[in-house]
Amino acid sequence: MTGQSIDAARLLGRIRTLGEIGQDADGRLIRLAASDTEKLGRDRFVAWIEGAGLQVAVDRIGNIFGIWKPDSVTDNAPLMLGSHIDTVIGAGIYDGCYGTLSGLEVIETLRAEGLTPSRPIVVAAFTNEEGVRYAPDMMGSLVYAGGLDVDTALATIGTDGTILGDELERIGYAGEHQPGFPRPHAYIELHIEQGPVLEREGIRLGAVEHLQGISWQKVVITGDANHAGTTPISMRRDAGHAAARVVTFLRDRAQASNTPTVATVGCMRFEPDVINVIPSRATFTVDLRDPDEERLREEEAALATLLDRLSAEEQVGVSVERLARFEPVKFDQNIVRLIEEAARERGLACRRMTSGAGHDAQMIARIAPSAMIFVPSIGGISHNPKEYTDDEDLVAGANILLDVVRRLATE
Ligand code: HGY
Ligand code: MN
Ligand code: MN
Ligand code: MN
Repeated sequence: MTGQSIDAARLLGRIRTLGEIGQDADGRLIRLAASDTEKLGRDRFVAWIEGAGLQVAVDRIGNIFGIWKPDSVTDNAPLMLGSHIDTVIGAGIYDGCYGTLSGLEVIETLRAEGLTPSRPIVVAAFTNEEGVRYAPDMMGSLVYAGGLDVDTALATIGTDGTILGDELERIGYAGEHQPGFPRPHAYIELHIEQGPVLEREGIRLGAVEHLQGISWQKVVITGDANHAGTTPISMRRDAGHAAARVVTFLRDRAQASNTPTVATVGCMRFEPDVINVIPSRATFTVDLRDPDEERLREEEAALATLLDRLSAEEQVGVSVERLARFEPVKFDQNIVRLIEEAARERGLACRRMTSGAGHDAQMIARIAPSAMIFVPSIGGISHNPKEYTDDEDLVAGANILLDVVRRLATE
């Protein structure tokens, strides 16, 4: 399966160039979906696609496609590669960008090799994979896969009060193609692992066959503002205390379970947020994940039961808004086997694994055979400026993607 290799200097150079776009005054990387900094990242990516001689297409939710459709094509359903280029706040330079830029690199290498693929090969940068500004996450690929109506998605109001559709118009990425264009024959996403498994086991590659379920909820607890000094504990309706009980309950429950369940309260805001006033309102998010759908439902039910109890015990009001809910996904075993075969042929240790993070592949798997390739994250760190993967692992992963695509493109 192996042939030439990718142009390592070109790929690594682009990852670093894109990684510098969107740094704020403190040097933090922030390219939130449809923001001005993300526009700069999008423009850069489109310039590289055009420079590679590919056709550029943008759909109504702002997904960007670089399309290689040579005359040799006999079947219009493309092989699709890709990921995302939006980031969290204080991001690393590899999450999403590595897979997107490697997809472009693979197409450029195969064109230079003179490959005559039987189908088009497309690289995609999906809109709003991170879901930080607009929920749910993986939004662009979810719309593309038909899991969310495009007009509903475009009407989404962000954490900053903006409307996604307006922002895509404003940055010039409200495309004209209906979502689902072009529908893929297969999808492969190369990504950093963002976790500790590969590094801990000293294994170079992950053939990802499974991706865990995700449940995102926003909870608002309402109590009474009151004087911090004069109000006896027994008379308090303390939204802050009730919220804190949720945080420790979720953590203790996940810690005590000998399952892969994880629970995170990533956002928390008190009002009036004043040192000597008992919080009248606590707004926070809950991110629950589990590879097993039944257990994930049990976690959600346990949270709902706790919130009912808190409402009675703390005399507070509780409201819950669902922000995202994705069931666990199994990826395509044939593609997983091709990834393992390509690794063997290049003499690289590879293991099958489950993804802890959500990815666009989770959405595309709804409409096409999909799988992922992971490379190690140093220290398992991600969603953090310290996110790092060795260059040789980045190049090795891109070469495996190249070999698998070459095989699938000539079937
Ligand atoms: O939340 C996730 O796992 C993804 O990075 N959006
Ligand atoms: Mn990602
Ligand atoms: Mn991410
Ligand atoms: Mn992700």
